[in-house]
Amino acid sequence: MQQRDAMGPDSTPAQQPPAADAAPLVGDLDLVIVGAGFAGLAMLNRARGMGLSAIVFERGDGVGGTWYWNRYPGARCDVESLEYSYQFDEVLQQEWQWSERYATQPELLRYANHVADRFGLRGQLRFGTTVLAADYDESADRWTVTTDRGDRVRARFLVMATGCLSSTNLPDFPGRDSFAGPTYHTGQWPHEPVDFTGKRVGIIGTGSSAIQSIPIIAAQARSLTVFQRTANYTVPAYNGPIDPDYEAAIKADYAGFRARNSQMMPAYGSSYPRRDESALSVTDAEREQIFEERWRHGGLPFMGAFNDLMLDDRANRTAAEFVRRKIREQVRDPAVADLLMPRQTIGCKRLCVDTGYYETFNRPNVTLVDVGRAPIEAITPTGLRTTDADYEFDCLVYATGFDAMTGTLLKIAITGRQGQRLQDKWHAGPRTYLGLGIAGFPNLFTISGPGSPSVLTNMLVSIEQHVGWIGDCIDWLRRQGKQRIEATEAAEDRWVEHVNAVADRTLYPSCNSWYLGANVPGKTRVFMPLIGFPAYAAHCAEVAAAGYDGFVHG
Ligand code: NA7
Repeated sequence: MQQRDAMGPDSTPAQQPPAADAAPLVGDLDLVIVGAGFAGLAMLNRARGMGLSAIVFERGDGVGGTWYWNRYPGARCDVESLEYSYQFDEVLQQEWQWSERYATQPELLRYANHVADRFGLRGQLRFGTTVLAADYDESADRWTVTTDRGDRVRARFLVMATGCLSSTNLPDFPGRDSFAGPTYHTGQWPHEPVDFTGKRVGIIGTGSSAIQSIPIIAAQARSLTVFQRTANYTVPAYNGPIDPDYEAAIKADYAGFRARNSQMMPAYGSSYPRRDESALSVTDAEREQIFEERWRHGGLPFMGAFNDLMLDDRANRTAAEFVRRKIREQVRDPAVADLLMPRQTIGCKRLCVDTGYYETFNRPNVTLVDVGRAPIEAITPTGLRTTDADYEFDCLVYATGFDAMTGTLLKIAITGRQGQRLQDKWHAGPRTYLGLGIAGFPNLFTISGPGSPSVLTNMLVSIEQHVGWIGDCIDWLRRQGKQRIEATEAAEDRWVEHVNAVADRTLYPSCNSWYLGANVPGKTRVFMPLIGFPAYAAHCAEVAAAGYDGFVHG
């Protein structure tokens, strides 16, 4: 790998991995990785361990991916720290000390940076670089990857570690750019602290990002107006410092803890697993007590109170009604409480985890506006207008989420065999085999791609499972002297059918979630993640053991 001036685009492949310097890169590598979040870092580390030459292109100016961009007040992981961390290195997982039960964004970012330094990854990270296109050259079995900095790198393999929540969704409201004050998106928050003291703030959205940030913004701002289209279910985090005895017990057998978690449907939560009992098989009093215990424990395990909450509508309604009772208890104004009460299936949109969300609506400086009933008509220079009224504020926060799972992949002009464009292939929704490979796109792998458990799991576990599988696959190809691997159309068709069939047996498709792409106007409605980590991981292992069944290679 050389600078462009020193070496033309058609020059001989270089053997050494490049230094991530400022001049455009041109050359030939084993592997290009797109994204330096947790997936990209793990993939690079694995590639280095295998002696592969590799580079990572990263749009941000640092590592961390989701945790690089989502710096909004209160940003915090909803999976416990001792689980939301890498397991590939025993010394790392023993030495790193998380301070809280749920890690904050700054702590997660420190962890990502620590990993980059500890494993000597920085030399192959090229920041501030957006990949524009990737084209597959069938005659050479190589990808050519081009970037907005003029890089033009050829590589045998291309790994898209682009993340599931990395393309923000900014609704195209009329007059959007006319607002005179500062605007922020939770998923692209400034690096400098934002001080809302004395300001009138408007926030659009009541998903996880809003639910985490609203209590903090409300405590700072002169006033906060929350524009809610759909009320969401949220469960208290009961966050706090990590219990040292709990940490010591986990670290005494971290491998065992990881192994137990990998047998959980969402790949987390073995210390408080799902109960294997129907919500409809117990008395009302027993059910109430079980929900209450889970509520007091806090966080996502609430949905593990019974084994049929996501399978049976009647069971689901018992959990939904429990949370609605909690809202009634916490919010003093009955009209506001009523508006905050979600009506959809609980768990169908990702359950939120909060600290003081519902109580925030008891503050005199917080107003809740129902833009489900009276939608936002336009952004104005001084605020926004709904079909009902005008609202004025000094700062506007968009907490409007992401074009999830496919947004970033489809922004890159990826062209596979015979000139087929990924944008065309996925026109009616994403199609993959195992969420890892795409028919027509040889030697391209997606980490936590659509069709894999990804966002329904502890992402770190899913990422490492994919990194392991991809690394093993590349190793296998090398040992076999093969240059190319590609999912077959037939395997892909069966897989897409399988992912849909699994989802259709549950209540997940019953609401307008981003799992379905339903939050982005015009996006095809397809349930993208696969439910259930253990069966999936076992299946991936079987595919590999069977000589990469469902793929052609040569
Ligand atoms: P989410 O969960 O997608 O939430 C986005 C919110 O923005 C949600 O309340 C949306 O309402 C609202 N929204 C989106 N577009 C509009 C328009 N046009 N008008 C009014 N309101 C709108 O994103 P988050 O960033 O909070 O969380 C994403 C994930 O990150 C989360 O699931 C966790 O896994 C972590 P809607 O519900 O669509 O009616």
